[in-house]
Amino acid sequence: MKQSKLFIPTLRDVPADADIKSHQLLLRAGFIRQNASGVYTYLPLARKVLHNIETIIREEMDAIGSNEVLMPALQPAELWQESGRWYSYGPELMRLKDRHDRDFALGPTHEEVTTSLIRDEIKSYKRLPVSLYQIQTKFRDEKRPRFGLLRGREFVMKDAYSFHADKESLDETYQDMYKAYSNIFSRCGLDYRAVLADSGAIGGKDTQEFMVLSEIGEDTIAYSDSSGYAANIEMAEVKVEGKKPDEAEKPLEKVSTPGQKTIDQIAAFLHADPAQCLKTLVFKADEAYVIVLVRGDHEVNEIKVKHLLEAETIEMADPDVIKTMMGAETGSLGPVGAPEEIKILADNAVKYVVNGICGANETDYHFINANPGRDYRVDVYGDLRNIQEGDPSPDGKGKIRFARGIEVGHIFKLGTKYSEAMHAAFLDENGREQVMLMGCYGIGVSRTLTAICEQNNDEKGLTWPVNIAPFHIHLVPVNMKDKTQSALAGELNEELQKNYTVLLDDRKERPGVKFADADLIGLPVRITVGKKASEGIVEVKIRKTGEVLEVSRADLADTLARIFAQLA
Ligand code: 9G3
Repeated sequence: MKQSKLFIPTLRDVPADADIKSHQLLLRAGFIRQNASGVYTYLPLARKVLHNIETIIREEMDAIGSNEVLMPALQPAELWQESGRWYSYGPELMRLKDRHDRDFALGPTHEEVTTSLIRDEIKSYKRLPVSLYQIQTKFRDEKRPRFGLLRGREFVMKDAYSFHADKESLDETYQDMYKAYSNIFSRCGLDYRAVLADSGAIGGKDTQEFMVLSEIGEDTIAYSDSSGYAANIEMAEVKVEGKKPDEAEKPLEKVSTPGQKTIDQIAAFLHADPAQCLKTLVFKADEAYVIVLVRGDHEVNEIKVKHLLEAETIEMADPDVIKTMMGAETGSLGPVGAPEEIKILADNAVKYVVNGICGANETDYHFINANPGRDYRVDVYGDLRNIQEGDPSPDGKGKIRFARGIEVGHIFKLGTKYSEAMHAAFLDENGREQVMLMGCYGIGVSRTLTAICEQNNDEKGLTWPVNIAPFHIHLVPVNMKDKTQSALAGELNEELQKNYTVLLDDRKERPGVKFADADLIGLPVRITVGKKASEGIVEVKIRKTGEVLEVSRADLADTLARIFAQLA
């Protein structure tokens, strides 16, 4: 391909509003341009990378017998009303009306569409299991789109759905998907981990996320330093056996703590340890308010609170609701004397806080020597805090360490959440009607592209893995006006096309510009045709390592074969 014909608008400077490396580089190297917040155009080089990722995905999905389909982005509201999600999702679900004033959703995912398709077509266990997948644009009106393609409002997803007569069949497909995902992310050259995850609003319990390790990842992974245990912090269990200190309970006492709000301020002011303090938080779970207590040195885990309450939604209570309900603002809240009608949950560690410190539900006052049972009630104890680095790993092997990750894949055993709601049933071998079991499996394709950039770049630009790169070789004649150089470059371009994809930089640009653009775009191998063209010698540079070789034309084919074998 001739670079003079390709639309690659590279930029010299770092764009202002791009604050992660991959976003900066994809803009500077002329891969993407923003149309609106969270909405992008994929320019020719990015389109080629997306195509390469999609090809790997198709090969692995087809290999496990999943059928590729293409479902509509325009989804009738009736389907979402049947599943109930038309009412439970908020502004994130993009809705529109057609010319007849009928309601539609722009598809953020396709559980409803696939379930309605399968329930109309499959009635007998003989036709199960069936697995469908698509690679398609999704729409989610994110509150804060950011980091370029990492969190967009329109993005490319591979989403697959499987339907089963029994659990064994679902387990089998789930395992097939797990292996296929492992192959896909390995072939994309990614350093990733599969972690236990929370199934979120869509239900089901067994679920794993595929996380690309990256400092800018939005998720925290808790992993064991001595075993394969790894989980999203949202669901990592805390298995710490607390013990009651042998300290005698002292009389409850109200003390003045003017202006002291945070745990650290209060602990310092009262010369106590944060672990001696109680954090009192008020949540709204579905329509009910609850008080949640965790130890001062711990963080509450909202997902665990939601699961303990079996609530659909959970959020922090509004400050004015808290003020009305508790008689004070956050920073002065406590369980002592809390309104009787409010359920009080506490993390297991609170059980062992003897003579604790908590807000007095009166601004600028706290209690000391507050003891559970004597001074305040706890309706339910549970695992309600985030696991911390150094905690024992839930599998009993080693200690927990943290890493940050970008979620690029998520596989779920859905169960009957959608098939029940939408009556996707079949007659089993005894002629009895059963509800189908479902699995669903997603890969963020455009997010995978950006995760690959995050893990493959250096100070000069992108450094694409071979399987993904828009082209294998950047063929750069230093001076197109030099007959020998342009002739040799032309011949090599012909020859190399047999085994590689080649981008020929035939532009009439200064060598410095060509080399800077080549480093920025980041193709795996650059072949420079320069002064030594007359001796039939070219320069081969491996982008990832910076290694440069002078190679005769006669040795070029073998040298390239060796290099690409090493890079694969
Ligand atoms: C919505 C909106 C946003 C959403 C969803 C629904 C995430 C939603 C979860 C999934 C689960 C799986 C199939 C492929 C793999 C992931 N954000 N999820 O269901 F209406 Cl606005 O999408 N779906």
